[in-house]
Amino acid sequence: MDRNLALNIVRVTEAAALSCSRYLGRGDKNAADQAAVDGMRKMFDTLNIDGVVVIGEGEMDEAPMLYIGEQLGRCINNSLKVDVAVDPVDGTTAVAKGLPNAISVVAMAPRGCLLHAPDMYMDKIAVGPQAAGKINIDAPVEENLKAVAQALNKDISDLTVTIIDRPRHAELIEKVRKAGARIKLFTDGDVAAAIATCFEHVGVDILLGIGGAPEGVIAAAALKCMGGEFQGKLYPMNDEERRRCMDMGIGDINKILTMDDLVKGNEVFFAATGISDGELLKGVVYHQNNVAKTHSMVARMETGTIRFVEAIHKLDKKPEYAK
Ligand code: VTB
Ligand code: MG
Ligand code: MG
Repeated sequence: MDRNLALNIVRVTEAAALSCSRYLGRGDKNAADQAAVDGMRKMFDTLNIDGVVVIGEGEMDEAPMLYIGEQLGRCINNSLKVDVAVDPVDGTTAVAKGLPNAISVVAMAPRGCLLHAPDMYMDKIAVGPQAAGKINIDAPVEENLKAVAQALNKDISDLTVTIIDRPRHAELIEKVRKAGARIKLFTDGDVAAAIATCFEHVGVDILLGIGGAPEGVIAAAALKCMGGEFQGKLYPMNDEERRRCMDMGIGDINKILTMDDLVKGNEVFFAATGISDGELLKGVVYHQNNVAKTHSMVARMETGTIRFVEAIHKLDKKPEYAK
């Protein structure tokens, strides 16, 4: 895939973040989401790709845009055929309340390479490059913590586990406490939390817990680019969801989904832009004279290059993102 796609997909997440960030703290998560979807969709049409949404806003009849199966890009003769996974806002509640960790994300890979994960829960474990190869989602929590601590040359008591703050994680939290590790809970956005494990300065070593399966595919794409490791297991809550797993060929719901199951091959791109402030990416900041600043990252698996892109947007010249 053309390496310049990297800059183009940052444009896409920037557009979503700039459109959405107007809604920070306004208490309206649907409006925030809609704005991000609109901004993202428009920018996609400027790219020379023949894209299909495999992870998106839902099925065609429930989402007007960025629905699963939707064609994206200019789709001309020589356009690259790609799978696209989007989450225009991961953390709509966080945007509505002005809480941290909301980002806009896109992953892209050659056609057929991204798993069409159903919209249900997924149990997840994620670590950064130094602990890659040392984890096993089926192992007891304590064992994973021990292995990660050893890989990082730390004591378990110096390890920080990040977990989404939900009642369903009470038992998991108890186990981590018993093992002696520190815990950082977050309210929303486990894609950003998974990515954070790959950057030592952020100070989280491992992500554990149950979040969305679509977000799992996106996080796997990101961690594949960054040399970390992600494992997931679909977590159906009822018969209907179990049937959906069967339909997609995952009859054994206990199957561990590795990064290669979730994202095939080594031609993967990933981009994210902060909407609200996160530990890795700052949110959109509005400066004087009608200027907005965005903070993004973009990674390409083939070369392992990770770029942090701080962009200054003159909103006088981009009326679509003005007030
Ligand atoms: C998960 C997580 C997302 O929402 O989907 C979560 O993957 C929803 O969890 O990153 P609940 O059903 O418990 O609310 C996010 O945190 C944000 O979309
Ligand atoms: Mg979303
Ligand atoms: Mg989401």
